[in-house]
Amino acid sequence: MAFDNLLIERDGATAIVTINRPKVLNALNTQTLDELRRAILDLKQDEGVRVVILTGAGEKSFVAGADINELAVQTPTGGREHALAGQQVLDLIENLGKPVIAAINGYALGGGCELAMACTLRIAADTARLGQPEISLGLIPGYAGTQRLPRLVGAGKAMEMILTGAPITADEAHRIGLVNRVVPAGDLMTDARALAAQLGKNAPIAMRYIINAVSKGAEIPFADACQYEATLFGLVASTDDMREGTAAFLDKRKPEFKGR
Ligand code: CO8
Repeated sequence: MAFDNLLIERDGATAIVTINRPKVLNALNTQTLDELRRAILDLKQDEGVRVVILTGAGEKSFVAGADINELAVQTPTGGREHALAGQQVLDLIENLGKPVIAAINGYALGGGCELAMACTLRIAADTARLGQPEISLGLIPGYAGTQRLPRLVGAGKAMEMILTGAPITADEAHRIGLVNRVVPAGDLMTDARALAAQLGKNAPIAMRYIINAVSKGAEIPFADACQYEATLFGLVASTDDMREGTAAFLDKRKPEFKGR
């Protein structure tokens, strides 16, 4: 599949998706969001892909937000449609059923921070800056930032970030739980690839259920979420990979998971 604004690379069972508009710090215009939607759907179908890394081209920026050229001319109904379309792409990422690692190589602002939050895990370069600066444009977040940020860092810190619009450092993002780890900028992709390779050895169906249980479970009452977890546990108990994983432990050997 050919894209104007994305680069797709394969490294074993890892697919690396790079948002490639470095002249505008990888800002998300309509075309890029649409390409991202198509790429994610494609990766979902591809059984050879077990983990995805999402990053931005260049050294300066992951994604510096929605494209402000488009925001400047949006209409009220168009704005709502654009927000919903972006939210759907981010939902696809969150529910891909395979871990998506955001390798945050610089600015992750506005829609860029929202994109990173839709990923399963986040690794930040020590040079990265994260924030929701929409307020400085007379806007509010539109790709579910008002919802995912408080779920990740708590309502108080989310309110502060969204109301002030001030970006935070990678270290601060790590301290408040917005990113999983911070690494020297030069090590970012090596670290992300190593984590992806580690996850890529896991049983794919079990990973899919874990992502699903954590993300859906947060939206429903605790008792219902526990029932849901138990149902998924029953389903995973029917897989060849469960038999392989438990047998490998008892045989004192490494398991080989096939996704069956
Ligand atoms: N959109 C379009 N172009 C951008 C964007 C952007 N978000 N960010 C940077 N650029 C462009 C600049 O205009 C500049 O272009 P040019 O070279 O032609 O002048 C180029 O990228 C380089 O940027 P700067 O010269 O500004 O680089 P600096 O190092 O001086 O500053 C910053 C870097 C701090 C990241 C600065 O570029 C900046 O503040 N960018 C905007 C960040 C921002 O406000 N992002 C939030 C946008 S709103 C949003 O994301 C809402 C999401 C939900 C939308 C839902 C409905 C669609």
